[in-house]
Amino acid sequence: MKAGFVALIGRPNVGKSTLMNHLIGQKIAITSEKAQTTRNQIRTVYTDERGQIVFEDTPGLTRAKNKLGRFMVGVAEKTIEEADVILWIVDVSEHIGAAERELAERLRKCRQPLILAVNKIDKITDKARLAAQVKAYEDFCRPKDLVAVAALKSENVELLLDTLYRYLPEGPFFYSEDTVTEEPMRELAGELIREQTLRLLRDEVPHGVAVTVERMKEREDGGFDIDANIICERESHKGMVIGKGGQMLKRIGIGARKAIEEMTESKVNLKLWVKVRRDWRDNDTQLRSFGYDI
Ligand code: GDP
Ligand code: K
Ligand code: MG
Repeated sequence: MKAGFVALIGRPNVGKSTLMNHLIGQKIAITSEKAQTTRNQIRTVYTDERGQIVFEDTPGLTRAKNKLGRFMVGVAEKTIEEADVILWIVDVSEHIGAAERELAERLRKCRQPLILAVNKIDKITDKARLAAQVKAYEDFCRPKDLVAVAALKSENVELLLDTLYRYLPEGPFFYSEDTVTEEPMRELAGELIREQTLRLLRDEVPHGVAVTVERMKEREDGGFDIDANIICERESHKGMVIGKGGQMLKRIGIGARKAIEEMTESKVNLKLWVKVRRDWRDNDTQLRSFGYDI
Protein backbone atom coordinates (compact mmCIF):
# COMPACT_ATOMS: atom_id res chain seq x y z
CA MET A 1 0.00 0.00 0.00
CA LYS A 2 1.03 3.58 -0.60
CA ALA A 3 1.16 5.96 2.36
CA GLY A 4 2.64 9.38 2.84
CA PHE A 5 2.42 13.07 3.54
CA VAL A 6 1.48 15.73 0.99
CA ALA A 7 2.15 19.40 1.83
CA LEU A 8 -0.18 21.93 0.19
CA ILE A 9 1.88 25.00 -0.60
CA GLY A 10 1.08 28.22 -2.38
CA ARG A 11 0.44 31.89 -1.93
CA PRO A 12 -2.69 33.00 -0.06
CA ASN A 13 -6.07 32.60 -1.79
CA VAL A 14 -5.02 30.21 -4.55
CA GLY A 15 -7.45 27.65 -3.06
CA LYS A 16 -5.29 25.35 -0.91
CA SER A 17 -7.91 24.81 1.79
CA THR A 18 -10.73 24.45 -0.75
CA LEU A 19 -8.70 21.86 -2.66
CA MET A 20 -7.91 19.89 0.49
CA ASN A 21 -11.59 19.78 1.48
CA HIS A 22 -12.54 18.49 -1.97
CA LEU A 23 -9.69 15.96 -2.09
CA ILE A 24 -10.94 14.33 1.11
CA GLY A 25 -14.59 14.99 0.25
CA GLN A 26 -15.41 16.76 3.51
CA LYS A 27 -15.19 20.30 4.81
CA ILE A 28 -12.53 20.49 7.50
CA ALA A 29 -10.49 23.58 6.68
CA ILE A 30 -12.25 26.95 6.58
CA THR A 31 -11.94 29.06 3.42
CA SER A 32 -12.64 32.64 2.41
CA GLU A 33 -11.69 35.19 -0.22
CA LYS A 34 -9.34 36.82 2.33
CA ALA A 35 -5.64 36.10 2.80
CA GLN A 36 -4.54 34.61 6.13
CA THR A 37 -7.70 32.58 6.54
CA THR A 38 -5.64 29.51 7.46
CA ARG A 39 -3.45 30.11 10.53
CA ASN A 40 -2.53 26.74 11.88
CA GLN A 41 -1.56 23.55 10.16
CA ILE A 42 -4.59 21.40 9.45
CA ARG A 43 -3.99 17.74 8.82
CA THR A 44 -6.55 15.55 7.07
CA VAL A 45 -6.46 11.93 6.00
CA TYR A 46 -7.69 10.30 2.80
CA THR A 47 -7.81 6.51 2.61
CA ASP A 48 -8.92 4.25 -0.25
CA GLU A 49 -8.03 0.85 -1.72
CA ARG A 50 -4.74 2.20 -3.05
CA GLY A 51 -3.42 3.56 0.23
CA GLN A 52 -3.49 6.57 2.51
CA ILE A 53 -2.65 10.21 1.86
CA VAL A 54 -2.12 12.62 4.74
CA PHE A 55 -2.71 16.19 3.57
CA GLU A 56 -1.20 19.12 5.38
CA ASP A 57 -2.86 22.43 4.64
CA THR A 58 -0.68 25.40 5.47
CA PRO A 59 -0.92 29.12 5.98
CA GLY A 60 0.65 30.82 2.95
CA LEU A 61 4.36 31.63 3.18
CA THR A 62 3.86 35.38 3.39
CA ARG A 63 5.96 38.12 4.90
CA ALA A 64 5.32 38.14 8.65
CA LYS A 65 4.10 41.37 10.19
CA ASN A 66 3.69 40.18 13.78
CA LYS A 67 4.24 37.18 16.03
CA LEU A 68 1.16 35.42 14.67
CA GLY A 69 2.56 35.95 11.16
CA ARG A 70 5.96 34.54 12.09
CA PHE A 71 4.28 31.54 13.67
CA MET A 72 2.34 30.93 10.43
CA VAL A 73 5.50 31.01 8.31
CA GLY A 74 7.16 28.57 10.73
CA VAL A 75 4.23 26.19 10.36
CA ALA A 76 4.55 26.23 6.57
CA GLU A 77 8.32 25.63 6.71
CA LYS A 78 7.96 22.64 9.01
CA THR A 79 5.27 21.14 6.81
CA ILE A 80 7.53 21.33 3.76
CA GLU A 81 10.35 19.55 5.57
CA GLU A 82 8.16 16.66 6.72
CA ALA A 83 6.38 16.01 3.43
CA ASP A 84 6.91 13.13 0.97
CA VAL A 85 5.40 15.10 -1.90
CA ILE A 86 5.04 18.85 -2.32
CA LEU A 87 1.80 19.96 -3.94
CA TRP A 88 2.22 23.51 -5.20
CA ILE A 89 -1.08 25.21 -5.93
CA VAL A 90 -1.39 28.24 -8.21
CA ASP A 91 -4.35 30.30 -9.42
CA VAL A 92 -4.55 30.09 -13.22
CA SER A 93 -6.49 33.37 -13.42
CA GLU A 94 -3.61 35.29 -11.82
CA HIS A 95 -0.24 36.16 -13.28
CA ILE A 96 3.00 34.72 -11.95
CA GLY A 97 4.14 37.22 -9.34
CA ALA A 98 6.71 37.93 -6.66
CA ALA A 99 5.11 35.36 -4.36
CA GLU A 100 5.61 32.61 -6.96
CA ARG A 101 9.20 33.68 -7.58
CA GLU A 102 9.95 33.51 -3.85
CA LEU A 103 8.28 30.12 -3.56
CA ALA A 104 10.19 28.77 -6.56
CA GLU A 105 13.40 29.85 -4.87
CA ARG A 106 12.38 28.11 -1.63
CA LEU A 107 11.16 24.93 -3.32
CA ARG A 108 14.27 24.53 -5.46
CA LYS A 109 16.04 23.32 -2.31
CA CYS A 110 13.50 20.52 -1.79
CA ARG A 111 14.44 16.93 -2.44
CA GLN A 112 10.79 15.75 -2.69
CA PRO A 113 8.84 15.44 -5.95
CA LEU A 114 7.01 18.66 -6.83
CA ILE A 115 3.49 18.35 -8.24
CA LEU A 116 1.75 21.43 -9.60
CA ALA A 117 -2.02 21.91 -9.26
CA VAL A 118 -3.12 24.72 -11.55
CA ASN A 119 -6.38 25.71 -9.86
CA LYS A 120 -9.49 27.74 -10.75
CA ILE A 121 -9.59 26.62 -14.39
CA ASP A 122 -13.32 27.40 -14.31
CA LYS A 123 -12.38 31.10 -14.30
CA ILE A 124 -10.98 31.09 -17.84
CA THR A 125 -13.48 30.05 -20.49
CA ASP A 126 -11.27 30.72 -23.51
CA LYS A 127 -9.57 27.35 -24.16
CA ALA A 128 -6.52 28.77 -25.90
CA ARG A 129 -5.92 31.33 -23.17
CA LEU A 130 -6.33 28.65 -20.51
CA ALA A 131 -3.79 26.38 -22.23
CA ALA A 132 -1.33 29.26 -22.52
CA GLN A 133 -1.63 30.13 -18.83
CA VAL A 134 -1.19 26.48 -17.76
CA LYS A 135 1.89 26.25 -19.99
CA ALA A 136 3.31 29.47 -18.51
CA TYR A 137 2.99 28.04 -15.00
CA GLU A 138 4.49 24.72 -16.07
CA ASP A 139 7.51 26.42 -17.62
CA PHE A 140 7.98 28.58 -14.57
CA CYS A 141 7.43 26.00 -11.80
CA ARG A 142 9.06 23.04 -13.61
CA PRO A 143 7.10 20.38 -11.70
CA LYS A 144 7.52 16.60 -11.95
CA ASP A 145 3.85 16.43 -12.86
CA LEU A 146 0.96 18.81 -13.42
CA VAL A 147 -2.83 18.63 -13.05
CA ALA A 148 -5.22 21.45 -13.99
CA VAL A 149 -8.13 21.55 -11.53
CA ALA A 150 -11.15 23.52 -10.33
CA ALA A 151 -11.14 22.70 -6.62
CA LEU A 152 -14.43 24.47 -5.96
CA LYS A 153 -16.21 22.26 -8.54
CA SER A 154 -14.22 19.10 -7.72
CA GLU A 155 -13.08 19.10 -11.35
CA ASN A 156 -10.07 16.80 -11.98
CA VAL A 157 -9.71 16.17 -8.26
CA GLU A 158 -9.75 12.38 -8.90
CA LEU A 159 -7.03 12.81 -11.48
CA LEU A 160 -4.97 14.72 -8.93
CA LEU A 161 -5.37 11.88 -6.40
CA ASP A 162 -4.14 9.37 -9.05
CA THR A 163 -1.13 11.58 -9.71
CA LEU A 164 -0.26 11.99 -6.03
CA TYR A 165 -0.40 8.22 -5.45
CA ARG A 166 2.13 7.76 -8.23
CA TYR A 167 4.75 9.70 -6.26
CA LEU A 168 4.03 8.45 -2.73
CA PRO A 169 6.21 5.78 -1.10
CA GLU A 170 5.06 2.28 -0.15
CA GLY A 171 4.46 1.88 3.55
CA PRO A 172 2.09 1.23 6.43
CA PHE A 173 -0.82 3.57 7.23
CA PHE A 174 -0.26 6.44 9.69
CA TYR A 175 -3.89 6.60 10.80
CA SER A 176 -6.80 4.19 11.12
CA GLU A 177 -8.82 3.75 7.92
CA ASP A 178 -11.77 5.83 9.17
CA THR A 179 -9.77 8.87 10.34
CA VAL A 180 -10.49 12.07 8.44
CA THR A 181 -8.88 14.46 10.89
CA GLU A 182 -7.58 14.49 14.43
CA GLU A 183 -8.56 18.11 14.99
CA PRO A 184 -10.79 18.17 18.07
CA MET A 185 -14.44 18.94 17.32
CA ARG A 186 -14.40 22.08 19.48
CA GLU A 187 -11.47 23.51 17.53
CA LEU A 188 -13.28 22.87 14.25
CA ALA A 189 -16.34 24.59 15.71
CA GLY A 190 -14.20 27.61 16.69
CA GLU A 191 -12.80 27.78 13.16
CA LEU A 192 -16.30 27.73 11.66
CA ILE A 193 -17.19 30.72 13.85
CA ARG A 194 -14.00 32.52 12.74
CA GLU A 195 -14.89 31.71 9.12
CA GLN A 196 -18.14 33.68 9.47
CA THR A 197 -16.23 36.72 10.77
CA LEU A 198 -13.95 36.44 7.72
CA ARG A 199 -16.89 36.27 5.36
CA LEU A 200 -19.04 38.98 6.92
CA LEU A 201 -16.66 41.63 8.26
CA ARG A 202 -14.46 44.26 6.65
CA ASP A 203 -10.87 43.30 5.93
CA GLU A 204 -8.93 44.60 8.91
CA VAL A 205 -11.32 43.28 11.55
CA PRO A 206 -11.21 39.49 11.02
CA HIS A 207 -7.40 39.42 10.72
CA GLY A 208 -7.35 40.41 14.40
CA VAL A 209 -10.04 37.93 15.45
CA ALA A 210 -9.50 34.78 17.48
CA VAL A 211 -12.22 32.43 18.64
CA THR A 212 -12.18 30.34 21.80
CA VAL A 213 -14.78 27.69 22.49
CA GLU A 214 -15.33 27.74 26.24
CA ARG A 215 -17.84 24.93 26.32
CA MET A 216 -19.07 22.32 23.85
CA LYS A 217 -21.37 19.91 25.57
CA GLU A 218 -23.40 17.13 24.02
CA ARG A 219 -26.97 17.08 25.26
CA GLU A 220 -29.00 13.93 26.02
CA ASP A 221 -30.88 14.38 22.73
CA GLY A 222 -27.60 14.38 20.78
CA GLY A 223 -27.49 18.13 20.13
CA PHE A 224 -24.67 20.43 21.24
CA ASP A 225 -24.61 23.45 23.54
CA ILE A 226 -21.70 25.70 22.63
CA ASP A 227 -20.41 28.84 24.36
CA ALA A 228 -17.70 30.72 22.49
CA ASN A 229 -15.82 34.01 22.66
CA ILE A 230 -14.93 36.14 19.68
CA ILE A 231 -11.76 37.97 20.68
CA CYS A 232 -10.79 41.16 18.87
CA GLU A 233 -7.90 43.58 19.10
CA ARG A 234 -9.68 46.89 19.68
CA GLU A 235 -12.87 48.35 21.11
CA SER A 236 -13.74 49.74 17.67
CA HIS A 237 -13.52 46.22 16.20
CA LYS A 238 -15.73 44.90 18.96
CA GLY A 239 -18.35 47.43 17.91
CA MET A 240 -18.18 46.19 14.31
CA VAL A 241 -18.41 42.53 15.34
CA ILE A 242 -21.55 43.28 17.34
CA GLY A 243 -22.98 45.68 14.77
CA LYS A 244 -25.94 48.02 14.97
CA GLY A 245 -28.43 46.65 17.45
CA GLY A 246 -26.44 43.39 17.57
CA GLN A 247 -27.29 42.60 13.93
CA MET A 248 -23.79 41.53 12.87
CA LEU A 249 -23.24 39.23 15.82
CA LYS A 250 -26.62 37.69 15.08
CA ARG A 251 -25.63 37.00 11.46
CA ILE A 252 -22.30 35.52 12.54
CA GLY A 253 -24.14 33.31 15.03
CA ILE A 254 -26.71 32.07 12.51
CA GLY A 255 -24.07 31.29 9.85
CA ALA A 256 -21.78 29.55 12.32
CA ARG A 257 -24.59 27.53 13.87
CA LYS A 258 -25.64 26.23 10.44
CA ALA A 259 -22.06 25.29 9.56
CA ILE A 260 -21.50 23.51 12.90
CA GLU A 261 -24.83 21.68 12.52
CA GLU A 262 -23.68 20.46 9.11
CA MET A 263 -20.35 19.31 10.51
CA THR A 264 -21.78 17.54 13.56
CA GLU A 265 -25.00 16.43 11.84
CA SER A 266 -26.79 17.53 15.02
CA LYS A 267 -28.82 20.44 16.34
CA VAL A 268 -26.64 23.19 17.80
CA ASN A 269 -27.40 25.87 20.36
CA LEU A 270 -24.67 28.52 20.03
CA LYS A 271 -24.00 31.44 22.37
CA LEU A 272 -21.40 34.04 21.43
CA TRP A 273 -19.64 36.73 23.45
CA VAL A 274 -17.31 39.43 22.15
CA LYS A 275 -14.18 40.42 24.07
CA VAL A 276 -11.23 42.74 23.54
CA ARG A 277 -7.60 41.68 24.11
CA ARG A 278 -5.41 44.54 22.96
CA ASP A 279 -2.81 43.54 20.33
CA TRP A 280 -3.05 39.85 21.17
CA ARG A 281 -1.32 38.95 17.89
CA ASP A 282 1.97 40.13 19.41
CA ASN A 283 1.49 38.62 22.85
CA ASP A 284 3.02 35.16 23.48
CA THR A 285 0.76 34.27 26.38
CA GLN A 286 -2.41 35.25 24.59
CA LEU A 287 -1.36 33.58 21.34
CA ARG A 288 -0.92 30.35 23.29
CA SER A 289 -4.19 30.73 25.13
CA PHE A 290 -5.97 31.14 21.78
CA GLY A 291 -4.53 27.85 20.54
CA TYR A 292 -1.49 28.99 18.51
CA ASP A 293 1.20 26.66 19.72
CA ILE A 294 4.20 29.04 19.50
P1 GDP B 1 -6.18 29.43 0.46
O1 GDP B 1 -5.90 30.76 1.10
O2 GDP B 1 -5.12 29.09 -0.55
O3 GDP B 1 -6.41 28.32 1.44
O4 GDP B 1 -7.52 29.65 -0.39
P2 GDP B 1 -9.03 29.26 -0.02
O5 GDP B 1 -9.22 27.79 -0.10
O6 GDP B 1 -9.43 29.94 1.26
O7 GDP B 1 -9.79 29.90 -1.27
C1 GDP B 1 -9.68 31.27 -1.59
C2 GDP B 1 -10.87 31.67 -2.45
O8 GDP B 1 -10.79 31.05 -3.74
C3 GDP B 1 -12.22 31.24 -1.85
O9 GDP B 1 -13.15 32.29 -2.01
C4 GDP B 1 -12.59 30.02 -2.69
O10 GDP B 1 -13.98 29.81 -2.78
C5 GDP B 1 -11.99 30.37 -4.06
N1 GDP B 1 -11.68 29.18 -4.88
C6 GDP B 1 -10.98 28.08 -4.51
N2 GDP B 1 -10.91 27.18 -5.52
C7 GDP B 1 -11.59 27.71 -6.56
C8 GDP B 1 -11.89 27.25 -7.90
O11 GDP B 1 -11.54 26.16 -8.33
N3 GDP B 1 -12.59 28.11 -8.69
C9 GDP B 1 -13.02 29.33 -8.25
N4 GDP B 1 -13.70 30.09 -9.09
N5 GDP B 1 -12.77 29.79 -7.01
C10 GDP B 1 -12.07 28.99 -6.17
K1 K C 1 -8.09 32.38 1.84
MG1 MG D 1 -6.24 28.27 3.49
